[in-house]
Amino acid sequence: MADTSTRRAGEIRHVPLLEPLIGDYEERCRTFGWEQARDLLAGLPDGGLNMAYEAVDRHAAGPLSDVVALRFLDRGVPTAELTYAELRRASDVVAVGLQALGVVPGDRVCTLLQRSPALYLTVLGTLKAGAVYCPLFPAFGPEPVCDRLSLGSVRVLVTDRLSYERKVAPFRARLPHLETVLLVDDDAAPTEGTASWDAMVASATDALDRSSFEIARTRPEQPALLHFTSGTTGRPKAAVHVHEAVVAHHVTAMWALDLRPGDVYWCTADPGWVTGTSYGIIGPLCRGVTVVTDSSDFDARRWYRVLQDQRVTVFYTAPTALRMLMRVGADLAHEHSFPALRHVVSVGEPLNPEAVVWGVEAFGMPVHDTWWQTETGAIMVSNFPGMPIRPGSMGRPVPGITAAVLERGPDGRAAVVDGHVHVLTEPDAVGELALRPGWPSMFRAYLDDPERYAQCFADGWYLSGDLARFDADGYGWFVGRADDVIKSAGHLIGPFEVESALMEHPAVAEVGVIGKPDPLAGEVVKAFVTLRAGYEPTPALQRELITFGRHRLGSVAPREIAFDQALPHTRSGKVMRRLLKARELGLPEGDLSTVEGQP
Ligand code: 6R9
Repeated sequence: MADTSTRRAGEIRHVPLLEPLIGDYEERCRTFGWEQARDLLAGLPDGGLNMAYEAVDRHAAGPLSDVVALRFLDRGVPTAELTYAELRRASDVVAVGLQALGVVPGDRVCTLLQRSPALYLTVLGTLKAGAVYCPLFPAFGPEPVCDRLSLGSVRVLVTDRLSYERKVAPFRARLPHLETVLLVDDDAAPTEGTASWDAMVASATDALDRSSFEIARTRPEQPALLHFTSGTTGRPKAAVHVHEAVVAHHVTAMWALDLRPGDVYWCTADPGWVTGTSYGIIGPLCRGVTVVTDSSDFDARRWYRVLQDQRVTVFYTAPTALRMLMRVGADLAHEHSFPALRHVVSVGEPLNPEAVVWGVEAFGMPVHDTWWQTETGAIMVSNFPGMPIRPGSMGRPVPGITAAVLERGPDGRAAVVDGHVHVLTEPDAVGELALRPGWPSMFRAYLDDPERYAQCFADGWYLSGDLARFDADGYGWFVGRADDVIKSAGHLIGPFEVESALMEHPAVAEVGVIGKPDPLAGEVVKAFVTLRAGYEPTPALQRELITFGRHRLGSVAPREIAFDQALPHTRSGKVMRRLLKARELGLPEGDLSTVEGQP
């Protein structure tokens, strides 16, 4: 196959993209303001801004037009690729097709797909039509899928027949907003309530041949992406991101990921997770790089082969994957060579110092950590290339970002007294990590939930829910989460969602779910269950509950189930997950004053 990206790498190194912002970290911290970055984007006429235009169309008209934008691999083998010019045209086609289906600005379009051209074209086509793109993990079970389709009032879903029949069709009656389901790679005759993706593409291609398409002139504040995330209580939350977020995607893809035109970049995150959109699609395409994407799960040998054969220059992955590579041993890495590799970056969970150092052994360079959240939309704290790394530290705030730690109250979160918080200024003081709002990729709402959104702010700060400290040189260190949310293999799991699904099993009287420390995944989901009268706590029932969970929840299901006679409660009747966790870890049970029955 023609290796367009590397063949042209030498020629395209000097395409200017945000060049005025290149400079050393300290200087940028002194001088940078987000306005400056906004002014450097291409933009649309009349002050419009569209993510897909910044990511694709602007390059398609310039010196990067015939550089490969996306290269698809299936188990490491290249299957398809699209240049920036081809990607522009193919995403125009999808935008036209969506408009023909009646999609209008603001409508939600969702994918439930493995990483494939249809997924990426749906993202970009949706943005070009002015609609809102909303990803789902292909590994989710029917429960999380339907909950999210319903929560997002999704109008169009792009998926495959198997996922549709198993995860959506049986619940279609619960989804009145879902008008169209497009099935990809499907030769069967469309069944009721579905349509063919290929047919949509064919007729939209005809339509585009006959007339022209104009990208939606979205305003910077118009919604572009909707990302589901999990909290301690209640249903998942849908974080709304606007087109202006692209300013932060672009700038941080340059500063933290060090992406430049000519790079071959691999981000291992699924677009169902915010990392897979901000830094799997939008940010890197803005930087004019070749994005490599592989359709399959972790396999150490194949991963090394992709890094080697694709001549990947920048690699963005997660600590769980790095730990899995470490477990296989550095010998396998040494059977390969990575002369093109320049920068290895991590996100999603604490990156152990051993993994940072192991990067030197395996790749010839340390792993750089980055910290951010679905809500922040872009990297907020990072070990920047060229800056000395402190293994175990998240790094320093992105220029333009003000971060601090706030004094905690009895519930472990930032204490708010008469509307005010107290910023801890002494080095290494532990508090809730907080950020001053105002950066472009800041989430603008939780869809239909202004109350939960408001709870994220106090006294002019955004409260992250994480505990951290900053050392005397301004490096941030992650301490833990201030809530009960579980992080497993980089993914947030809401305990409430898991508990609700298990409660539907007839044997279950009550359930409490925690994250149990795990050497590979960071945490795995463990459920403590009390049984209804007439059920015995047998190994068979344990297995049945595991299968039940997996069937309903997919990847967020519990790995372990323990039976208990009774679960600890707060006086208000909530299961005390914290106490379950303390007991699991053999830790002192701490302040039990809010536990039922305690003095
Ligand atoms: C991008 C993403 C956010 C939560 C965050 C924190 C944890 C992320 C981390 C990290 C330690 C890092 N987290 N990066 N913890 N070190 N470098 O992960 O978004 O899925 O919303 O999760 O992940 O707890 O608050 P999201």
